[in-house]
Amino acid sequence: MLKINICGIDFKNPVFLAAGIMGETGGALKRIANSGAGALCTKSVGIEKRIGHRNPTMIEVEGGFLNAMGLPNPGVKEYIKEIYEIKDYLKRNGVKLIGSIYGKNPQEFSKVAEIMEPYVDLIELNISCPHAGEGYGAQIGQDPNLSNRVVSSVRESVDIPIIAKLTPNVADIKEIAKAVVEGGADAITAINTLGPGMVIDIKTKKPILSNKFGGMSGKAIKPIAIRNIYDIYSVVDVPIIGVGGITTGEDAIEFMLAGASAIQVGTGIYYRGYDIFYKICGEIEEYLIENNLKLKDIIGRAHEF
Ligand code: RRO
Repeated sequence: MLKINICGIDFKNPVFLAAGIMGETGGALKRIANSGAGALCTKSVGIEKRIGHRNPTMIEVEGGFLNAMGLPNPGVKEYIKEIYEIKDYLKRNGVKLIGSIYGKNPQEFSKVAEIMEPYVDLIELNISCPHAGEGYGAQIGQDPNLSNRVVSSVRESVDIPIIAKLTPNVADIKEIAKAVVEGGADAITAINTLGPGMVIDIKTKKPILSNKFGGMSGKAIKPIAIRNIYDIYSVVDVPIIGVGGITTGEDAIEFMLAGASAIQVGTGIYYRGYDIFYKICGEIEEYLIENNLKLKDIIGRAHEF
């Protein structure tokens, strides 16, 4: 009942693991594969190893978390050993793998994508981390021209579907969505974390995160994500993967009504445990049965009003 096809790829359900959470190792990914997810997205990896920021890198706030992990990863050549280990297991269990990658220019994105391609089903381009630093992440995704060039460079380098993950921290998400689709993106993931924001400890009088500021995730950002998906759906025809504050099947349905064909869960794991994937699938099914609907009937439905 929840089977979907996005970019010519069959998924057993539309509830995916978001980039950055439980994607650091093959073992962690396998754990989420066993928790009912239809696809897993890896931690964002780049060409070189990065240690990331010093702790504290995460802080809980009302309605979610702020994080500034700082793109910690072992570099793509080391990382593919993690996914090589679980490739057959995922195949046997019908769980698809999305390789999240970052770079500082179109050439670097292409290089990482080429190394990643044989090990994953789709590639997600992280042009949206809000605190990635000079030349990375949102600094790319806030510039339609640069976003377009990153996507088209990767489009020329790999054959598998590519997804552009967008930042909500822009004046007009529609302009960025059109630019990445013109560049050859087969799908769009929206949104990455919001902000960045900051928390200051009033006892020490210091910012809590070692990076001082970080991206906001969790329940509080859901209305922002919904509006962004609604806007993206209104200007492009590619599938949208919605992410940002989803913890229940009701949240997932809301994203689909705005225009998402599938959704990703990250921070929600903290609120409902690893089996949040099974729980959300069950809740979506319940809604569809009660309302006598199919998944395809609800995607983008809010645009009719
Ligand atoms: O690693 C991070 O600090 C991070 C990344 Br790459 C991202 O895309 N979004 C985020 O909130 N944190």
